Amino acid sequence: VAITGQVPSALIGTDAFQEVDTYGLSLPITKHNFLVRDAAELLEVIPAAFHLAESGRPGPVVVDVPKDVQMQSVEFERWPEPARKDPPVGCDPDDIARLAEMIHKANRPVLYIGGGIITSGCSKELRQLALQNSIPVTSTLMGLGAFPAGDPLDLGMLGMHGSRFTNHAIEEADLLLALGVRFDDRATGKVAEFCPNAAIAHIDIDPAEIDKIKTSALSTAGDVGEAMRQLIKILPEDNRSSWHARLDELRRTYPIEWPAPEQTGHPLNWIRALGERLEPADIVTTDVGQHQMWAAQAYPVRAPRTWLTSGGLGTMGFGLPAAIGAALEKPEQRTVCITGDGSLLMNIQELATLADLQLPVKIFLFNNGHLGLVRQQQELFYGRRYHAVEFETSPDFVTLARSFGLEAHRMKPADATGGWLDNILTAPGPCLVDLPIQSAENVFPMVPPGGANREMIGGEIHA
Ligand SMILES: Cc1ncc(C[n+]2csc(CCOP(=O)(O)OP(=O)(O)O)c2C)c(N)n1
Repeated sequence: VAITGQVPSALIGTDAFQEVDTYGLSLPITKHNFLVRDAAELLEVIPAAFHLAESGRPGPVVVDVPKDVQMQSVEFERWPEPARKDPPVGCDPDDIARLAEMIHKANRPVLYIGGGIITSGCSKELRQLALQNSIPVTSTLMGLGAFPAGDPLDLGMLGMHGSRFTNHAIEEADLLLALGVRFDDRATGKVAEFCPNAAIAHIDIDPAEIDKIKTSALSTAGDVGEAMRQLIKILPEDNRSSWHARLDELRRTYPIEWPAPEQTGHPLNWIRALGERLEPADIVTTDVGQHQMWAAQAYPVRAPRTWLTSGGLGTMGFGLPAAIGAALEKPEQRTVCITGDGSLLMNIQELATLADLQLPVKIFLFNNGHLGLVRQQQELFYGRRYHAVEFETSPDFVTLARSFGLEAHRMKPADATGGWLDNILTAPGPCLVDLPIQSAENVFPMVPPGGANREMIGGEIHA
C-alpha cells in the first residue's frame, strides 16, 4: 500500500507546481487506487486498501491524499477495525474429484508451478501432493523455491532459459497440472506448441488467468493451497515407475553440463560457489539480465520466499532495494543481491540507505561492462549490430561503494574457490563485491524469440 501526497484539492487539474495525476498514472500498474477527497473517507479507505492489497491475488494499492485533506481534522467515535484479508476460497469439490480422476488416469503428469504457490504459502501441500503421487515438478522463475531445488522430483525451471532436459520432459507430459501460474511467454515459448501432448488442468485464484493463454480441459478458480489440501485427501498413492524411468533416460540424453571447475571466472561457477556457501534460509535477490538468468539456472533455491526477483515486469533496479527490504524484515538472515552493472546503476543511491542502515546485505556485482542480456540478443538475433549495450563510461564500483562508507572488494576469478568468499559471507554488515565477467559470455540454452521450447539453441547451460 502506497500512501502518496497530492496538491491541495482546489489545485487538482490546474497543472499546479509538482502536480501529477497519480491516480491516472498508477491506474494500469496497481490492483486498485483511491483519490481521497475528505479526511473522513480515510477511515474507510485505509482498511479497504489493505484488504484489497492482501485478499485474493495480492497486488499494490495506491491511496493519493491531497494536502488539504492531510491537514483536515475529523472527529470519530471509534477507530475502524484493522483490515483482514479474505479467507482462502476453496474449489468446487466436483472439480477436485474430476481432477483427482484425471491425475489417476494420467501416465505422464507434470506439476507446472509458479509464484502463486509462494503467495498462497502452500509449499508443504505441493510437496505432499508431488510425493503422494510421484509427480515431477517444474517451476517458473517466480515459483523457484516453492519446491526445493535438488529434490528427486524437481525438474528445474522450464522455458526460455530452462534446461534442455526440463523442456523436453514437459513436452512428453500427458497431463499438465498448472498451479498458480499464468502461462507467461517466457515459460511457454510458442504457445501453440507448448506441451502438445498434454491435457491441461489449471488452478489459479484469479479467474482472469483461466483460459487466458491456453484453454484447459479442467479449470477451477480458487486458492491453490485449498485445492491441494482437498486433492491430497482423495488422491491415491502412485509410484509412476515407468514415467520416472523415461525421465531418467531424458536426464541422460540432455545432461546439464556445468562449466569446468577450472573456469573459476565463469558466472555460473560464481553462482555455484555462492550456492554452496549460503544456507537454505538465506535470501537472494536479483536484478534483471544475464546475471539473473545465471542465478536462476545455478542457484539452488531451497525454500519459499528466499528468492526475490522481478519476473513479469523485469524491472532493472529491483535487486538492491529488494535486498534492503528483505534484510529489514529478516535481519538475522544473510541477504545476497546478485546484480549487473546496468541494473545497479538504476538505483545506485540506495547504497546510501544501505550504509545508513548497516544491514547484512552482500552485493555481488556481475560486472561485464555491458547491458549483457541486450548485447546477447543483438549478437544472436540482430547480426552482431551492437548498439548502446557497451558502457563507454563505467564507474569504479569499488571506489563508489567505499565513497558511501561501504566495505567493497574487487575479486579475481581465482578467488571463487578461496576462503575470501567465505570471509565476505560471514562478516557482519554490508559489502559490495565486484566480480569481473567476460562480456562475451552468454546465457544458454535459450529458446529463440517466437520459438517452441524444444527448439532451444546454444550449449547445454554452458555454451
Ligand atoms: C528499467 C529497465 N530498463 C530496461 C530494461 C531492458 N533490459 C533487460 S536486461 C537489460 C540489461 C541488463 O544489464 P545488466 O544489469 O548490466 O545485467 P547483465 O545482463 O549484463 O547481467 C536491459 C537493458 C529493463 N528490463 N528494465
